[in-house]
Amino acid sequence: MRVLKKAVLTGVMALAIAGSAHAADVKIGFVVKQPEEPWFQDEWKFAQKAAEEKGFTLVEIGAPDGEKVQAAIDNLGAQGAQGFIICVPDVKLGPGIVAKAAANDLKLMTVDDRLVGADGEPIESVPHMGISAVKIGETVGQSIAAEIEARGWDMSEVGAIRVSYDQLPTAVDRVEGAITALKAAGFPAENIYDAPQAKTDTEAALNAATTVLNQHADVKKWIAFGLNDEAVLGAVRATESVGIPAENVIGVGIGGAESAINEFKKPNPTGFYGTVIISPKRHGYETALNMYEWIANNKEPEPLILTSGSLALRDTYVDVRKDLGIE
Ligand code: FCA
Repeated sequence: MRVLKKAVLTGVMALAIAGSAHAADVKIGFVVKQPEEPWFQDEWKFAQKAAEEKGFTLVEIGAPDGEKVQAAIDNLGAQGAQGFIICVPDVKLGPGIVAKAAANDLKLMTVDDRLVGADGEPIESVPHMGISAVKIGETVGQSIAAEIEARGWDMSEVGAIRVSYDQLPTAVDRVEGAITALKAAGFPAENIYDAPQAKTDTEAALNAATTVLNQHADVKKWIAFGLNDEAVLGAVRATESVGIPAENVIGVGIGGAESAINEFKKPNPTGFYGTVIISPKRHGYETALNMYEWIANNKEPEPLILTSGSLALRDTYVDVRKDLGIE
């Protein structure tokens, strides 16, 4: 009996050691286009949680342009990684990234921004986790429309800043979703002005929105939407810089990371009225876990996962974040 027990125990231990040795051999890259953006820092944070839980190594790399992406993939290959997850600086780099990953024998998954091929269509062979962009955009539009009504504004006197980044399909889907909902609520299409940003950050959005505000100096009430919180914050900062009071501005972003939270924490409300909180936990933790399962257990990830969002305002964001498990 004792001998048997010992044999069983030894077997269990051997299995455990084999399992952990395997996990320790796994190295996964997590490459993001804008490491300074809180959303991406949160993704890394949650991916790191998966790494700690499973015992694999996570390599975080910031790659803001195509050249850095190429170097990052070669680097991961050279250090013996087996796969990586990436949010690319430009989705048109798709075919090159797929080829480089294959040349380095690396499994590839994308997050947030989906690669497109030479024909402009999504590269479906690369597993992807993104947000339900149209639906989330609609939530943005609906919440702005409801607040226009609550403030008793006459829609014909309101201008809309569409902070746009049209080279990115998910960005188009998000703002077009917002526009669909606004129009459905009766917002006049001719009052929507395009503010194309050169980069997806606050400064670029501020510059783009300022141009629109200067062109329509007669408009006194404004709404703003864009692909993320940074875009809307840029538009809100622009309204402040031309002296439009906060109560005349309704901006709703997408994200819900630190950029939005810092705004809600300000003692007085700003024109940044709300945000649709999306889940860095799913996008960071779950993608990393799925990649790990693919490498360690040959379990292929789902080809496409689209995550949802929840509207949060100044006085509800703490609870919404708690519900989403992203405290
Ligand atoms: C894109 C945006 C990010 C974030 C992410 C989910 O990559 O640039 O700000 O919204 O989608």
